[in-house]
Amino acid sequence: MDENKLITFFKKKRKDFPILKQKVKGHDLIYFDNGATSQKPQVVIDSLVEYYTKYNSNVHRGIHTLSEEATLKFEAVRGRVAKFISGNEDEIVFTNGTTQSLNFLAGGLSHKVTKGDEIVISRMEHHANIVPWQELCKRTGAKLKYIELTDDGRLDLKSANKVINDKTRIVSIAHVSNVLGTVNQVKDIIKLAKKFGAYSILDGAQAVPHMKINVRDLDCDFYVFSAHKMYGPTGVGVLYGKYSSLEDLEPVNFGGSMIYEVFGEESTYNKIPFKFEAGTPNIADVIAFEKAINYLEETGLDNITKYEGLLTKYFLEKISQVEDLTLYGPKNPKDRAAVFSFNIEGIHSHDMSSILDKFGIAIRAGHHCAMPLMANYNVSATCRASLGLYNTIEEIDKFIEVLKKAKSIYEKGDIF
Ligand code: 7TS
Repeated sequence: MDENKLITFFKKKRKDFPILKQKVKGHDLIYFDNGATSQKPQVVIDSLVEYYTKYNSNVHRGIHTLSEEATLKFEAVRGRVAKFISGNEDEIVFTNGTTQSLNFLAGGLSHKVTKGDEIVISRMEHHANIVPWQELCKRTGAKLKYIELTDDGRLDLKSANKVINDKTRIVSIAHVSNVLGTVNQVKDIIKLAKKFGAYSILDGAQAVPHMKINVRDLDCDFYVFSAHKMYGPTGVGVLYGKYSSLEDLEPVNFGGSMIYEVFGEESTYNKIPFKFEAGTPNIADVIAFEKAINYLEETGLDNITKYEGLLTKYFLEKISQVEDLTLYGPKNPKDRAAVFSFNIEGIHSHDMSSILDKFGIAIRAGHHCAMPLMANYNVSATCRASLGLYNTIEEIDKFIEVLKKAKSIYEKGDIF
């Protein structure tokens, strides 16, 4: 598709998302907070309603019509997710989100880590990819090491070469930064981890909505992500693991469904991946997740990457015209996804968010669950605009218009 066709194609996508039809503070809603969570197309909402109106029942247990239908539909999604990221069905574990997936990994690999070992993450990680490792280090006596960043917010490969060594047991890195938008050179990092026999984990929460993921090609041990950031429902996450790596993982949640047999004093566990899924799963949302995957694939991941790349280029050009503005992260659009963190001198990010909200524009302000990254830049907070497939060039124009007059609005005290 050429550029004009692409723009027309994506402009039509907006109508698939009912929430975007509303006005906020008298303006058409401009939703630039997709990094926090994306909006849901009607097909996803319909799927949730259909489940509860037609076949709500528990999975993997009932020998009755409704339960069989729910189980069939639920299990079909496992295969769908596997195909979506080029893994196998038995390599997909459903969790409630990226955070839980990472906690399962930190807890489930703890028996592979001892005192003196090292876990490597980077300076741009989300707290979900920091705190579980800190806990693991506390319990085992291992050390947490950081890959530092270049000035323009990319992983410094020199630093990576230094901190990944024969003491390293686990390397866990964001595929795309939720703050800087950096698309990380993850293949280089995975190769380094392999060289020293360490497990490689990619936090794909911010990558999966923007680009085609092929876990075979990436060749990582584990890849984790959340449905709610990819136009799917909340409360569903994925922990992909190479089958041989899942064999090394121990379950951290125990109870029903994850067992094979339970005796008075001990139990045996179900096969992979079921032994990692204790209790009743989030059935309705997993089933609706399939509709989100279908939506992404019908739209075309390559089209999405291309269109968002175009928005990124435009956004970077326009925002460079705003006075007293600092933009964090890579300057080259090729190195980033459509996530932009910035500050305007003299205006706190919370106030900036309130000013934009007056015009119906939703962004996120604060530390974005990445406090070590904020410390790296010597700031306590930033504004963040994160775009998705339904955002447009016209929305960027409106956003930039407000940024240009933000100082005068702020000085007049006309925020709320
Ligand atoms: N990893 C990254 C890179 C993220 O961006 C997020 C959520 C998580 C992990 C955690 O995902 P969850 O679905 O378990 O919550 N990021 C954000 C954000 O940037 N703003 O709100 C949530």
